[in-house]
Amino acid sequence: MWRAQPIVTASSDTAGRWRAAAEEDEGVSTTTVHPTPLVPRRTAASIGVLAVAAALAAGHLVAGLVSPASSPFLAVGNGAIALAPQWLVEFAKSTFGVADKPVLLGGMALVLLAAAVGVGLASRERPQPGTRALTGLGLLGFAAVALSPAFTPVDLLAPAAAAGVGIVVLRRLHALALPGAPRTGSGMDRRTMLTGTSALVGFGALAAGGLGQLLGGRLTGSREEVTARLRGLALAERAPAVPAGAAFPELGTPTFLTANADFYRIDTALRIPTQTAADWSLRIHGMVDRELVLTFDDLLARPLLERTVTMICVSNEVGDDYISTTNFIGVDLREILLEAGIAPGADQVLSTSSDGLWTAGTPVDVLLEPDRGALLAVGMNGEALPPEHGFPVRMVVPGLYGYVSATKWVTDLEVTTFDREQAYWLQRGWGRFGPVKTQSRIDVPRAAGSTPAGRVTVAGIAWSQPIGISRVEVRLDDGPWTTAELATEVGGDTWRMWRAEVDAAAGSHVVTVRATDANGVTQTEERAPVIPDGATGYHSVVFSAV
Ligand SMILES: Nc1nc2c(c(=O)[nH]1)N[C@H]1C(S)=C(S)[C@@H](COP(=O)(O)O)O[C@H]1N2
Ligand SMILES: [Mo]
Repeated sequence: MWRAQPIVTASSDTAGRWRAAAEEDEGVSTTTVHPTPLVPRRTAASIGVLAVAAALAAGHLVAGLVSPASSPFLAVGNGAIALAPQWLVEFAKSTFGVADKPVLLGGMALVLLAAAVGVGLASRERPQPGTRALTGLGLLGFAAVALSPAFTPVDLLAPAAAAGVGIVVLRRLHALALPGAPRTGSGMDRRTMLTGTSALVGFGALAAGGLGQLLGGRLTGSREEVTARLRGLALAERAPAVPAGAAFPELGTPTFLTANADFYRIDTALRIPTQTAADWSLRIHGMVDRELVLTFDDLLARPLLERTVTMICVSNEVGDDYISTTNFIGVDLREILLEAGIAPGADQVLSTSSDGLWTAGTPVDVLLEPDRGALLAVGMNGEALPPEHGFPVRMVVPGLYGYVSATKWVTDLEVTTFDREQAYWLQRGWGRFGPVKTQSRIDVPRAAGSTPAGRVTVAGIAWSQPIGISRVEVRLDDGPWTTAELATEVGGDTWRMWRAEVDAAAGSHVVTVRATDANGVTQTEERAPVIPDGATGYHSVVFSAV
């Protein structure tokens, strides 16, 4: 509004004062009368720095309160790492080693400082360029959190607070610093006002940033903190997005990925171990060349791999639902075993949970298969493992039932032999080997359900880890087998949805399914109980057409 006044009405005296103010700290002496009031250069630079500092501090504080990983400062840092050329990242790692993170944050602070000075200098006349830059920072923050796999809407609060506070600070200080601005209501000298407000903003930013840091890290090793760290880390291998048409939830199959809260749970734990990630360590010992002890930080320093895996319990009866699929995030277990060096003769890795109450025995040769994809998992669907699914670390071996492979809360891996030691369920009569058997299940029509007579949609799931499914067939009553339509394949280690249509006249019917694996081997019709190593047989559903 001040600018809106016709410049020509300003007395040369006033204009002279603007000029003097604009150049007072630059030691430039000139008689040129500047037509537009400008904030002096140094003042403008410090306003830019204060506004950006206030923005980042406000964002950091809000993030610390609601969702530490949504801090714009961290978002910028992670963005910088993601965008940095590989040679620079390697250079930083080899030059600074473990100090690469602080060095990175420091470097980033310098770049931000320069940018903030630029913002200030661009806003000498009007605050708009700075306002735009801060809005841009907020939008970048939005993009950074929105692209994170574990995005929740509260993550938008921190970047919004950052942009909002930054803009308010910039406009307020700009108004105070602009030469010739009207006197403040308090009657206080404008310069004193500017200095006071600047000091307040500076201290406020320091306090808010520090408080945000404290709050965000208050529960070191907590699930929240681990989730935040996982979201901040670049994954070396990302699970491809689930393709459209990989599941038919609209027909009644499960969604392709199981929500963490819906993931089936099986364990013998009366109390879930509550060890934090900070307290966690894994000992790898026994028949190894060198014993290893890994901390949680050691794990996170390794390449993080995200893999879509279907997990199944050996106790899954034909047609049952102890089966779920998730994007596990973890590190390569095979590489860790190779680093420890497996001694000749060892055929079992005995894994133990942190409470010492449960063990699983996994064949060494399966764990060492290069394509098996065995993981020490730290995350599920973009979050830290839920407590009931093994927080902070569990084992995952695609293609093996959970009881021989998927130790939750794992803290000990002993390389040994099956002759020497027997795992928990082995001692109770279950089988030594637990490869997942090829199976299929009908989800619709529901057992004992009724559906209109005529064309009836049949749909469900089939699995044959690790090679995958090549064919699913359904049969109505004693009719011929007809080939079902397979959903888009995600991988051999996951379930495959299918659907078919059958003609059902009014009355009671039985529909049956069978699956064939990628090698052309059809699942056996022979019924076997779950004990000792998994059920077999075709799944049938009785329904009535009305
Ligand atoms: N510590 C521990 N880990 C365990 C078990 C257990 O009882 N204790 N059960 C196993 C079994 S039988 C299965 S099927 C899977 C189930 O994992 P989930 O509960 O995450 O689905 O975990 C495995 N890991
Ligand atoms: Mo299981």
